[in-house]
Amino acid sequence: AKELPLSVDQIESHNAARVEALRDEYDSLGRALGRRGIDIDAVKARVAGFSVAVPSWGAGRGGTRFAKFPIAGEPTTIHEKLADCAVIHQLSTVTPRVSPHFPWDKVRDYAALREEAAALGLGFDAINSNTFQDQPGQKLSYRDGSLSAGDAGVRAQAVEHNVECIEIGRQLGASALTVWVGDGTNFPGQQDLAKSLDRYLEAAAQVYAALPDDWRMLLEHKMFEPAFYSTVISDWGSSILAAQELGPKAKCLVDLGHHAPNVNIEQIVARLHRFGKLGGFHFNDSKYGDDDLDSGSINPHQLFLVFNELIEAELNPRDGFDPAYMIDQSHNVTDPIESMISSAEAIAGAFAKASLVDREALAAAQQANDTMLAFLTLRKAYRTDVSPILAMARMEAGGAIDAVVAYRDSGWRARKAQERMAVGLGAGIV
Ligand code: LRH
Ligand code: MN
Ligand code: MN
Repeated sequence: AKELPLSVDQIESHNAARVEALRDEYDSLGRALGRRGIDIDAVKARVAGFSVAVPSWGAGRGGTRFAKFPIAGEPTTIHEKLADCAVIHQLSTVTPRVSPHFPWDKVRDYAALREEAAALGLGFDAINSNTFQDQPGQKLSYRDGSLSAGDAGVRAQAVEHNVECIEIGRQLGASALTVWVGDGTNFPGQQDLAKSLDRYLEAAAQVYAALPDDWRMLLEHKMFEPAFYSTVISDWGSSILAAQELGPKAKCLVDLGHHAPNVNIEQIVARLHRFGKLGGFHFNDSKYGDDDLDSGSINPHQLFLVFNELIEAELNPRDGFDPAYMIDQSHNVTDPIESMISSAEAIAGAFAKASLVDREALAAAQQANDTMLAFLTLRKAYRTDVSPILAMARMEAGGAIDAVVAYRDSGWRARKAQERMAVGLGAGIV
């Protein structure tokens, strides 16, 4: 039986007070879209079928390398994190899966964890491995690299951890492993740039060999940080070359914050798709680097253009197009539940807007080299306020019309502040 975290009655009365205004806005938008030849109910149905996973690590407050400022009632165990993720999904209705990170989310009994999540209405998405930190009791250090380390013992340990993540993922019902390694250097000459990639490829092939048939291995590239001179899998070029060498189950994962400034990410999306290697996303936003800010808070237009390419990809599928969508954010100054509710809406909104693009008009304008008309075709979709569609889809799925307001009214965080152990005082593995 499902044990949803928030009172259904409370959400219903929240909606009852707002549904009349929503219907009015929805009908008005429906008429406007109808004049453009778009059926609003069809768009709503598409939105209802859209989902994005939330990261277990995003449920806790993030921080910087300078400081972290916890909030009262913040989750510290995977169990508490799952409960918060269930709140996000119950209100937003677009985040039915959680992407876990190991060993951060380590427990003794994964079958029980899967059941616990299912009871909350949640499943598990891609498993994230972690060979970028040392853990207490770990035999060898990742200080000088993991899958690409010069030391064969360290590489073997990193492979073993990834294989264990696959095993955990099987028990959780996941079917993808996301591998991001921070391996790289801080000084010219520190490592042989060619050989470190060779070592990575050889070790990654051992992880790949352990993948079940229906699994995918998602290679996540990142330009820099923690390494500040060179990184082994630094860009989409290194990523796609590695994925091509590993085999068909290896795909590339695009984290929106992991590129050089001003890089045309939507074009990267189109390129990766062209070669059947677009495997997944980590959604966030950034101003300077891997800032992990809330999706769509800095550059919502880029998010829209990324989804525009994703819809082009969906319409022109190649090699099992089925990208894993995940949020990857660090909530340093907000309540993570509020951030993820609002980010999930921004992501679903970008998807909805991109779905409104008149593809025929766009293709015709492109064919005629009518630059302005092509641009305005995109602009028209981008300018459309799709929030009544999102809210209606949410309400119909049992969520809240104004999800952040409903969350605040629920008193969830204040209740948890009474029940939960303060950050830093929690138990280890539970
Ligand atoms: C690396 C990264 C990667 C990690 C996560 C915590 O910057 O984006 O996805 O797993 O952050
Ligand atoms: Mn990421
Ligand atoms: Mn990152």
